[in-house]
Amino acid sequence: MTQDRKPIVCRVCHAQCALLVDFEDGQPGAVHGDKTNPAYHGYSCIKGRQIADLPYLPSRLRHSLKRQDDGSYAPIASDQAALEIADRIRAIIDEHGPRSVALYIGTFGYNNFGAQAFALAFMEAIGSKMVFTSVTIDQPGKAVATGLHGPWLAGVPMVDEWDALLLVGTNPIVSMNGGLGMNPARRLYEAQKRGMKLVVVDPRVTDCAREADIHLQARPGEDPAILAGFARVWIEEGLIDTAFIADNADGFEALKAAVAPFTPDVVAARAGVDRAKFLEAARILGVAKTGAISAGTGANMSGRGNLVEYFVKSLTTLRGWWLREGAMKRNAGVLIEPAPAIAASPGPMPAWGFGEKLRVRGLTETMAGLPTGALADEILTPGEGQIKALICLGGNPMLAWPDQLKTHEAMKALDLIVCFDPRHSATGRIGHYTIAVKLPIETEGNTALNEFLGNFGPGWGFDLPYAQATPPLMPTPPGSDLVEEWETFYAMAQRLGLPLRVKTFSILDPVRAKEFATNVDMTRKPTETDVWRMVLNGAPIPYDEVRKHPNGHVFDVQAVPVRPKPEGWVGKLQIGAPTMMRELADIAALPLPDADAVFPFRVISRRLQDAHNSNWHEAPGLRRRRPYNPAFMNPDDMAALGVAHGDVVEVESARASIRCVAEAAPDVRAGCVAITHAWGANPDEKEDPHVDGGNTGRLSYNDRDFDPYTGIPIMSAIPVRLRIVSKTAPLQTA
Ligand SMILES: Nc1nc2c(c(=O)[nH]1)N[C@H]1C(S)=C(S)[C@@H](COP(=O)(O)OP(=O)(O)OC[C@H]3O[C@@H](n4cnc5c(=O)[nH]c(N)nc54)[C@H](O)[C@@H]3O)O[C@H]1N2
Ligand SMILES: Nc1nc2c(c(=O)[nH]1)N[C@H]1C(S)=C(S)[C@@H](COP(=O)(O)OP(=O)(O)OC[C@H]3O[C@@H](n4cnc5c(=O)[nH]c(N)nc54)[C@H](O)[C@@H]3O)O[C@H]1N2
Ligand code: SF4
Ligand SMILES: [Mo]
Repeated sequence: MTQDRKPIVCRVCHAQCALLVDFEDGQPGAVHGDKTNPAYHGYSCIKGRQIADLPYLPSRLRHSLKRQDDGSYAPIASDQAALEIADRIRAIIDEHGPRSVALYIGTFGYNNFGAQAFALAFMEAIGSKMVFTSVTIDQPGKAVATGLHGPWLAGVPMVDEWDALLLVGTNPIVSMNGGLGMNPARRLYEAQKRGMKLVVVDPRVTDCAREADIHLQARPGEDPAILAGFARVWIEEGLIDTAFIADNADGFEALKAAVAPFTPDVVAARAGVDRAKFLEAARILGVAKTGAISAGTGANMSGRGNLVEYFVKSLTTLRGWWLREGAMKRNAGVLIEPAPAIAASPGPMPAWGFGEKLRVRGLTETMAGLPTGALADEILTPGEGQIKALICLGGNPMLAWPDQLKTHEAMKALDLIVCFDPRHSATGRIGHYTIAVKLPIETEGNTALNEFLGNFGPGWGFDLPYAQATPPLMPTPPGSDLVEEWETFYAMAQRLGLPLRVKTFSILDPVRAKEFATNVDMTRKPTETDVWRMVLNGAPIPYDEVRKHPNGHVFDVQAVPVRPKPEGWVGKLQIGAPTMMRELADIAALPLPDADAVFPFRVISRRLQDAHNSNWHEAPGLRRRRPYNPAFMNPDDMAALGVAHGDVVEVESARASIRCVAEAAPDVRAGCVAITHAWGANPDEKEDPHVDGGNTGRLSYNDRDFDPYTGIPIMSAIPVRLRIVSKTAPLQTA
């Protein structure tokens, strides 16, 4: 018997943890975290530990699929599929123009730079700008706020330097969202031991909230009031960094005036939090010398995401919490070249209103991308420019987009849907082709994505010049016909006689990045490694050097001191952006939220430790822990409604209703029902709350209460009412 232990960069989510897979006689077995790894320190999660099982799951496609005339699906050779799809795309473009072909990049397209770069190059080659991603149905406020406020070139301090951390509607211990870095629970433990204070704003007592010094268990959707309230307290009590603001920011007087109405009494009443606790939180944050703020999906999806993220940045500026002159930038870049370490901002830039225009609701290209929340309408609206074909790269619109009923209509209206997916997803089950792709364990991978994310907010990415690259660990199953996503885009471009020019992700400066784009040789197919060389062209440490370190490595990249603002520099941060100040004034003018007679509850989004979006719920190792997605309810609400733990409840919004199993959860704020997203089935499929769960996207409208710029509709804090459907035997709690 031969035994072997092989390292792998996990790509089951964006965190890219360093895992080890044990092999016995070539067969993969146990998967665990690598305790010797300098960035992750042995961290792994239940989802990542399934990687060795995924290739052989019955739900894992071994061949690409093509829809037949009778609606059934039959296997098709992947190279044949590429030719047929290319021909259909050509016919659609000939009839309707290039704009009729759209690309949707979901999480497994976003997380895979090789796939993404070839898909983008293909879209450019056919002449379509209709590129959408999941970012605009996720936390689009982040990019919008960067535009309105302006980026700080030097970036932010690292987790181990903060005296305080504010988390708003994010639970990084479970989600690995920004805020705590890699191995988040350990990071938090170490930081708190050192004296860091934690403030959490969340309607749920999350894993992070349990560890917090102050938890404001606020009413969902009222984060702007709390954040504006913090600014007001800091200004009034002299807790702002006036010298930093005078030197580096415009708009202070406008901000001061706009936050004035948000007195502690108003905040307490609006957000439903204790006034004294709110003040204590404001003061804890207000005296911290260094610190950070991270907001997440909850705060971005409940109606005012841009404003929330704008305050995340503006509060950071009020406290001067950016990486300042003389401080050390500890990760000067391995696979990604960061912005120059200068203590200055180039100033704000347009966040929307440029580039491609949608034909619906006056929406445009934005800093977060084209508004995916309106893509169903773009597909359904007849006329010049109507979308006829949709390429889904590692995404699942049917379970993830808001307004599932309209999404369903839109998908059925398309002439061509192509999914790149290892499973026959809910979207694939409406689509025309699914290209069956290789899994991370069957492909070369690296940590470039996580390093890339590190440039966009505190507690993302690596605080060391760390990188890892791993080769494929095992062959694809015998008899299978599986490809990497880029191979199909390459084959389609070849068929259409179009050249591909592939961008690099390694250089953030868009002008400089252009010089490092690669013209792909369309006569000789690149290798998997060539593709990584292209998409990481210009990396501070060449990709071939990083490939020599399959166990991960801290590279000899010198930390750099942040340089002072150059003489005559004009750019300044903007903390009083008129659009944001107007939004705040609108909130100040609203009546206080009171009981909603028709829809008294709010469905709030949350993540589960044992599930990632719509992915692999059927994996036995996950299903054992999480057989369905419950509706987590406060026991007092359950008692008032006569609902017992394990009853099936109907959750009804103005749009539609879903069925979920009620689970008693004292950690959920009364009046809220926490349900995770991307479960359930298509509206015309049988759905069992004990197996598929309900789809929260079905509860929302995409064309009501949407953000006027990014188009994101309300996806958390959705007004609903509840009713018991059936009594069942008590369930075991997970
Ligand atoms: N109500 C509500 N709606 C939400 C959210 C919420 O919190 N509440 N969250 C939103 C957010 S943050 C996001 S990011 C979106 C997610 O939106 P999507 O990215 O569209 O959804 P996923 O479920 O992540 O889709 C991933 C698809 O990729 C496939 N896949 C799995 N592994 C691989 C792989 O290795 N390669 C490829 N090519 N495909 C793979 C899966 O089978 C699945 O079909 O959903 C959004 N929807
Ligand atoms: N285990 C696991 N990890 C994941 C994912 C997953 O599905 N499972 N998905 C990945 C994806 S695509 C993303 S984008 C990230 C997201 O990462 P996070 O944004 O950290 O996602 P959640 O853990 O759902 O945290 C959102 C929190 O917002 C709270 N909330 C809901 N509404 C409101 C509100 O109006 N205001 C405030 N203040 N809080 C509110 C919820 O109670 C919840 O605790 O996670 C990623 N990681
Ligand atoms: S957190 Fe994400 S990357 Fe890390 S082991 Fe879990 S699934 Fe894999
Ligand atoms: Mo996401």
